[in-house]
Amino acid sequence: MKTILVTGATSGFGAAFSRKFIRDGHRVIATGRRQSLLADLAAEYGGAICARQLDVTDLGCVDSFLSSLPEEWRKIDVLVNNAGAALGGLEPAWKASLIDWDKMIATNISGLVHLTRVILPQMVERNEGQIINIGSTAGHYAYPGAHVYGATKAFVRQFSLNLRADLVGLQIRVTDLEPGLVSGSEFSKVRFGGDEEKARAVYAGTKPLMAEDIAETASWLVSLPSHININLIEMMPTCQASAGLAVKREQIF
Ligand code: NDP
Ligand code: 8X3
Repeated sequence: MKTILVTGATSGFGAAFSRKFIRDGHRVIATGRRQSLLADLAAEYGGAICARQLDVTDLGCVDSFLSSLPEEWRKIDVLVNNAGAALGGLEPAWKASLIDWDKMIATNISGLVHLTRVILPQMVERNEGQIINIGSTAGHYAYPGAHVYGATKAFVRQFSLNLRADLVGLQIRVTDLEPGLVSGSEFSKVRFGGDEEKARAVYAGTKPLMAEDIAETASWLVSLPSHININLIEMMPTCQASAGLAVKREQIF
């Protein structure tokens, strides 16, 4: 049984990760900002869950998070850096809100980096552990309106690879798990500021991946023997593919 710390466990991937890890026989420290949803998870799984409110942009709380846990939950075997968001719809960069940009950087980059820095030393000391960072295909493939969101996920990819560079020879694994189009989460609702119709339109006429598919993959990563490091996983539904560069043509007729 492993102790797995999941950020952003109150919805979407994080909730699916928590449920799957517990079904696999592990125990989960489930974190997020929405206390009532954490309480629901705790009620569902009892002793297999330690539910703690944590806003990853509150760097003071992140830095003291480990010491705030009950003693018997402080040895973390797996850290899943999942909390994240795209904000501001798909407005072009010149119309985007700087407040949204700063929030994405604070959540998707600074929160992830600080929590990693808090958890990593104990893993190095024990020479065992695993970090699964949730990146995105948006970190690799550009699309209109992705600007800072995509750039934060590019950071997640390179940070993950660079961590392994420091950890080479140690039994501490790091994976950047990069999904593409995924439904079954609040991602698009959050991106479009609560507009359900715009959020639904993202998945209209598609068969997207579901949060449970990402959880299945994370569960596989955790189950692998400790000498195997999967550096990067890029997952898309079959209805999605990288479709080349955009060309803007002048009106020729
Ligand atoms: P959700 O919006 O459903 O989940 C996001 C989670 O992050 C929530 O639990 C939310 O909890 C938490 N969160 C947001 N901000 C903070 C914060 N400041 N501190 C702590 N927790 C926070 O979306 P997904 O499940 O889809 O997204 C999970 C991850 O997957 C994100 O990093 C996203 O970028 C990435 N991703 C999503 C894809 C998709 O298509 N859905 C594809 C590729 C990657 P709370 O509000 O309670 O804090
Ligand atoms: C979420 C996938 O394509 O909306 O990271 O950016 S996408």
